[in-house]
Amino acid sequence: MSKRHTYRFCFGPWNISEGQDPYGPTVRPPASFDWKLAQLKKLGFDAMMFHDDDAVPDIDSKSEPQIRKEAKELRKQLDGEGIAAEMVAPRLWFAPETVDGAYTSNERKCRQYAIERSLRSIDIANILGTDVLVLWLAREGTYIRESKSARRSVELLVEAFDKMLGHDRRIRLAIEPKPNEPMDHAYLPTIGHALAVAQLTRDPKRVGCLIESAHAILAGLDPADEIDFAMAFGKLWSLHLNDQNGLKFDQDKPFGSSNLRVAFNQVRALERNGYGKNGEYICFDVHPFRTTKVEHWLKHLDNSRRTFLGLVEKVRSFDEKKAQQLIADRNYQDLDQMVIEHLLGNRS
Ligand code: GLO
Ligand code: MG
Repeated sequence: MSKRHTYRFCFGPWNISEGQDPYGPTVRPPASFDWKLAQLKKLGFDAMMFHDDDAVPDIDSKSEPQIRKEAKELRKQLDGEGIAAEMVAPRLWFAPETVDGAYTSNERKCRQYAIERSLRSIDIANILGTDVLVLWLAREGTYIRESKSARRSVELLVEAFDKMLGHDRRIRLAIEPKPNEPMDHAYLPTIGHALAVAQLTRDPKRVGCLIESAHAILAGLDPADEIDFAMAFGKLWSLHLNDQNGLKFDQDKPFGSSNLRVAFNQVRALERNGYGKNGEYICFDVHPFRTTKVEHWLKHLDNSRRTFLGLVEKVRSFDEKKAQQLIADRNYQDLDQMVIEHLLGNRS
């Protein structure tokens, strides 16, 4: 286990959200980007994640030179504040062109829109000083299975990824799998799918992944095992820690909120693999509960970080020697209790 490694933290502007859900409107007034950036700094975070249109608002109405100009202005602002851009992600789920999917849309001109927008996102990433392009493939799936061919969709995804890899020889693609929501079924639902599809691209070394705890849980998987799996390939380039209470809508709860032990095991997996040593950040893709008052608006971010750091302590003070003895004796019953007592803070 690495003992001295310290972590760096990050979130995105969308994580200070206004509380809208499918059944009701916003419950908090929108806050400006500048205010969000100032809060990030005040909370002691190190970097911000960006959708392409977080970086350049109304991106679809802007020319390439205008996009570059605005990205450069943002870079200046970030440098001035001492805040890094962790990644850029094309937001391919809002525009009318992405109604039936982005890279896997049945309409050629919509697929072209998605690819063009991804290339612009890569340009923005370059200007902001990050080589990570995150691809949450929100609408790459179906509501009706007969509407698309999964085989063809894989081919279309590879074609799109190849265009991105060819556009810039340094960019790395971090696929963020999610099994469902907004789609019934997604084409790349797990880390295994993401890493397998990487092998079909023109440069597999530059196609990796981002694990989100809630997405792994929605796929019926253990996020800690997903972390170990991705890191066995050297392909975990970003991380969205949060929590999820079972198989329902994507909850984006504070880290550790639903299942502290699952959170503990994620931190253990990160520690044993040395996550962060190559400059990766701990990002929290968390949202405030809809009930949250404006004056408590940043608690979910601060609390997620506190819980994470508390769990780092718990992982580092876990009696590995004793655990190994119990494992050697196949005494998993006591190993189980040992973990519980450790999390409860009881002395053994
Ligand atoms: C939604 C995703 C989303 C992405 C973000 C970055 O389920 O987790 O929040 O992480 O848009 O692309
Ligand atoms: Mg996410």
